[in-house]
Amino acid sequence: MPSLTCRGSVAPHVARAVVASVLAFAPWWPLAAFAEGAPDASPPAAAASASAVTVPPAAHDMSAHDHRHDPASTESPTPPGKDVLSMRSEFGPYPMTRNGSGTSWLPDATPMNGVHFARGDWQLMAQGFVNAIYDRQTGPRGDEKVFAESWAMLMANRPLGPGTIGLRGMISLDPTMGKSGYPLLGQTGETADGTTPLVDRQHPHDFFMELATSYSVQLGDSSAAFAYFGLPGEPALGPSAFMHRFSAMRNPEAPLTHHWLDSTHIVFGVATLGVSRGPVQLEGSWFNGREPDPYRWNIETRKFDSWSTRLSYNPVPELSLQVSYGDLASPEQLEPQTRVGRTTASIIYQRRLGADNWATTFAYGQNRKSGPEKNVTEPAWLLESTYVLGDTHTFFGRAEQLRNSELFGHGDPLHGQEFRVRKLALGYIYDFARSGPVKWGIGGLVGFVDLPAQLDPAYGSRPRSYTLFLQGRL
Ligand SMILES: [Cu+2]
Repeated sequence: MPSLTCRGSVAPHVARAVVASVLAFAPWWPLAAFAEGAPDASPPAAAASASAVTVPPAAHDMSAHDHRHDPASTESPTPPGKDVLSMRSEFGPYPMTRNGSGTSWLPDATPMNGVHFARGDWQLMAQGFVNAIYDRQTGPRGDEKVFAESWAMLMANRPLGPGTIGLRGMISLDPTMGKSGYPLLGQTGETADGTTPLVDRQHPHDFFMELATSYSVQLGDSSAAFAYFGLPGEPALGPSAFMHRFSAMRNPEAPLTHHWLDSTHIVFGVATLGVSRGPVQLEGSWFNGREPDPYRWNIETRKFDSWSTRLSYNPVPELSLQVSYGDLASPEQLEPQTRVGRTTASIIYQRRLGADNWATTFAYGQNRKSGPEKNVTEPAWLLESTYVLGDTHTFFGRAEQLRNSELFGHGDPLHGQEFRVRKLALGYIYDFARSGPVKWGIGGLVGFVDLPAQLDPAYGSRPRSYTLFLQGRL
């Protein structure tokens, strides 16, 4: 989409990226105030910033942890009387580490990063990420951009009546990257201006990613029923969204399979009912299936027109499996008559090896698009893995294959044709500092995009993506 590229006007984008980075990073430094004597030495700059922050009186009885849900772990102290290791999910009688994005499940063995604390009857948790990124995608349809992406989440729950009430807020400063998002070859989905589809670019996420409440009631020793409402929120469809999967959360690039697997992680209006018994959960959602519009700072309302159902199964602490189906009545603003039947299946494996953590996700998604505008069935595969070596070195990678018919817009002779897209991306992060609970790393990522030779004139013969980034995570 030439009209959406940034070539020839780099300066204003760099300026905006710097402002965005400052905005996105600024709230992170005070988080260091939560730390009770960070065990690791921080570099002078980080230490100075952290100590400049006054600890609010209310924070004194809070206990901050970057803890692991491994009983053998002695990494961080457990505060007396507030055993965070036994923190329960707000959705049922199982560990909080099973909570993924929305109401999705992760393996119980997932390390729980973030800050956990208790205030009275409230159990609270804060978590987040920020990346300052230089992104270059090669070839005629490539582009480059400097930008910041971020998200921060606060979760709270407490007993109420016969059950547990949960509250969640999640925000992102992605809208600061501009409506056309960032360059990502082969990516499609959503729109920057309401008239042109975003192609070879990843859309920015909305400022409000989740504002949700839930109520659950335990039924017997191992069963529970819950209701969840979000505006916005996430329906029971697909695996946990990529930024919440341990196998993907440190990777600053969105998957090309996002719109086959987990793109419904932000819908403006969703109600979900679920029941769980031991290792199994069954859910049904009713929601507004339209993708967010290009106005990223607002809250949208629209009638509920879509539904989904998901079956999740955690047979052992290291595994989480799900299958789900969603009927999206009119997800795309630009093709309102196209209905999408989305089927997904995924396996997430999580393992701790000594001081290391390893996670792998294998997922399949299929979009069956029907209507007067198109009738296609497009499958997609994803395999991604992250290995964190001793909390200092992170190796990650992702391989994807999909069929996409949206790479060429109206008026192009290739419009509507389906092409096979493959991508392999490999990355590394070196964690160089820690200020309180916030860890800082610097990383790089190289992506190899493989397209049919027929598309060489459009994409060049061997399109690549290069990303350098500074990452802060809580
Ligand atoms: Cu998304």
